[in-house]
Amino acid sequence: MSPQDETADPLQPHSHDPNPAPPSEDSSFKLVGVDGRSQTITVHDLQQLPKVSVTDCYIVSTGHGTSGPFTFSGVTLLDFAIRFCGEAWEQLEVVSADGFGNRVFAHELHQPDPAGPMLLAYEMDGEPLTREQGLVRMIVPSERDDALRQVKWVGAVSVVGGGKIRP
Ligand SMILES: Nc1nc2c(c(=O)[nH]1)N[C@H]1C(S)=C(S)[C@@H](COP(=O)(O)O)O[C@H]1N2
Ligand SMILES: [Mo]
Repeated sequence: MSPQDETADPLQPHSHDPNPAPPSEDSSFKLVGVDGRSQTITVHDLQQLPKVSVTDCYIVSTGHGTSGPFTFSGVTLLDFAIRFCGEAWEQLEVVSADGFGNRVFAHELHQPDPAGPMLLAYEMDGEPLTREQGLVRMIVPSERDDALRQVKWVGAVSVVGGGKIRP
């Protein structure tokens, strides 16, 4: 397979049976910088950045039905990246400890979809998200493809810098 073959990338959306249960109780996650150094990010850290709410969010799964509309609140992934990811970031690999994850490209954050900006959400409908509901959950308001970008229980965000080709 060529490195450009997107089917080789486990972080590109692919058919998936959702896990119902969180991989751990701990809602903090690891941020791995381009230099490989990591730091722990807590919900409290996210709450220090501007809180943004996105209305009319749906978790659309053809296999399991659609739920919503929800209002998710948290920090935009763009504000998070500007604060924590340095200058050279081009992609963010957002993964859960259960192995499910998604790749986000810088241009997606700089030109947000009319449906709303991507979030690292810690509230749903004005209430704190429970760990069972996905705390901290990535919300991609434009996504309608079986919820394949709505990563629950974010466990690590890895920054991929410019010039790197990831398979
Ligand atoms: N960490 C993690 N996030 C995940 C999944 C998963 O298995 N693990 N499944 C995805 C899929 S396929 C679906 S349909 C939705 C289900 O979200 P819900 O439990 O809020 O309905 O979560 C998405 N996010
Ligand atoms: Mo799904």
